[in-house]
Amino acid sequence: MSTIESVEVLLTNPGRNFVTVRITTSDGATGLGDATLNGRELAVASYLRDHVAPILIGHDPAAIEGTWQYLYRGAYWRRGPVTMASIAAVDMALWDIKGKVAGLPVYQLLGGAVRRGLLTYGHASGAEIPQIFDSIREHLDEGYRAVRVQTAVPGLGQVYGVSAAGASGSGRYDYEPARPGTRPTEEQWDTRAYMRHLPTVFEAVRGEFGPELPLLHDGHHRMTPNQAGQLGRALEPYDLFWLEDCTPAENQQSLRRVRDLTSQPLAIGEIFNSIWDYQTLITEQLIDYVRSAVTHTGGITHLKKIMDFASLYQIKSGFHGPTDISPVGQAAALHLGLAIHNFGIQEYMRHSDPTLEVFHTSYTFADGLLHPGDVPGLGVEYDDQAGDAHGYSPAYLPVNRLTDGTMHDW
Ligand code: CS2
Ligand code: MG
Repeated sequence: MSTIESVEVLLTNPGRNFVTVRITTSDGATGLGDATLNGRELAVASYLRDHVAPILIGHDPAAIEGTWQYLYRGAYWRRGPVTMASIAAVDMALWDIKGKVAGLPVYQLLGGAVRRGLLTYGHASGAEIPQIFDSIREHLDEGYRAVRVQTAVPGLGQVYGVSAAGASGSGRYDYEPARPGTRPTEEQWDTRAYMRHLPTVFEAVRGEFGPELPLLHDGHHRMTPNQAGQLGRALEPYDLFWLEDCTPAENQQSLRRVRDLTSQPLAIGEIFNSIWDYQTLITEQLIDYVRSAVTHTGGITHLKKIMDFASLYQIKSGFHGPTDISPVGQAAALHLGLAIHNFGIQEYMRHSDPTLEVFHTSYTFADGLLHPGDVPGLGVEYDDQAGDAHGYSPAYLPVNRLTDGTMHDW
């Protein structure tokens, strides 16, 4: 029987930090998994190196469900972002190995393709309306068929998700929220100013681009349920594809209040890590889209269970895919998205060239659709030489304060 011979934890920073697991079997097969937890990378690396790698040596690499349960139940301490990102990385690596051994892409092991490709959205943003229009046009020119729209807010400084450089090329994703340094930077927030301004932006965007284009928006956990309901109602004339993270949703039942106030489709879950975080949201149909990443939610095995549960309630996927999900985590999301019936949309921001020199991908983006490719396994290879050239370097997500200094949700 083939056994797990080594579990390596690879840290690299080709512009931003990534934590990658590489499992090698006694037969020489290798598999990759993504464990990147933005701003807390070293905690996951230690969990994996110190507590997971030593206990996996000698295990059967083919036993994916059994290994998942061994790491989840065996730890006694369940859930949490560090544990679940660590389990996710092992899970992805084992699916990668299973695909390579079988000679099949992972989506085939999950039941095969349900569709030709995955509808994808990109991030348009700008300080003023003309820059937002340019940014949307640039995405449409690249083939995107859906766009998320984020805007600066008059009177506030740098706002999460808004490019300072406007639309043009390399500057588009310069707002990458984790900034290099040993302390988080500070941003300022005013929910009322934001709620007044946002509907005017969507009115302008709908006026310019017409009724067809799917438009999304991320509220980044900053509203109370009542505010979220009010904003959702104000945006209804502009027919959003979804309003994301309107509240932190730690109190799942509070979404009942949002639902009572607005019929706006809702997407939540990028900071969740377990099926239990969704229980009320799914069974009471309080959301429309599951925002989890494979990377932060226990891997393909666990996110597939969440999606099967969600399918009973007509809730679809909208997997998290910013650049802090590594190309390995992104590939895993694409294989899963291609194989589940209740796929909704996939987030996609192309990684930087230095990142793609470390991670050689085989997924494709054409005519607005992503496809994971047909290479056996997940279809991503790690270039050790390129990875070793960039060591870990501290970077933190910003913190957010109200104008009087009170810490606010970010
Ligand atoms: C965002 C992310 O993609 C999104 O919807 O909310 O950019 C998020 O801020 C980062 O992943 C945080 O690490
Ligand atoms: Mg988000």
